[in-house]
Amino acid sequence: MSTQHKDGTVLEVRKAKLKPPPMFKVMLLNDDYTPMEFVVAVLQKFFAMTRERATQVMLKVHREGVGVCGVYPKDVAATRVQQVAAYARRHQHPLQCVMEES
Ligand code: TYC
Repeated sequence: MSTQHKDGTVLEVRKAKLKPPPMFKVMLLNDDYTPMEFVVAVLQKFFAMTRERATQVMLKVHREGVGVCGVYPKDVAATRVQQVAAYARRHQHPLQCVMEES
């Protein structure tokens, strides 16, 4: 879009080229060894879920193999994945947390 002024100058009005940031799903993967109670604690601690919501998500992962913990900008998603990995390692559980552009 442009506006022609009387003096011949032209004002160009451009739409700001600001796209919303790409978002990433953070997901937990099922395994046979991590205790259910530990997964519930992880979801409460790192994803601010209530115990009820955390239990629902844990059971979904347990039954279906994968479940979404949250959707975040890339840096936040990467931090959550790292936090879960470090916490699981510290407690010697094989829990896997991954991210994927959504
Ligand atoms: N399958 C695990 C068990 O039976 C529980 C579990 C749930 C593990 C979710 C990981 O992301 C997970 N103890």
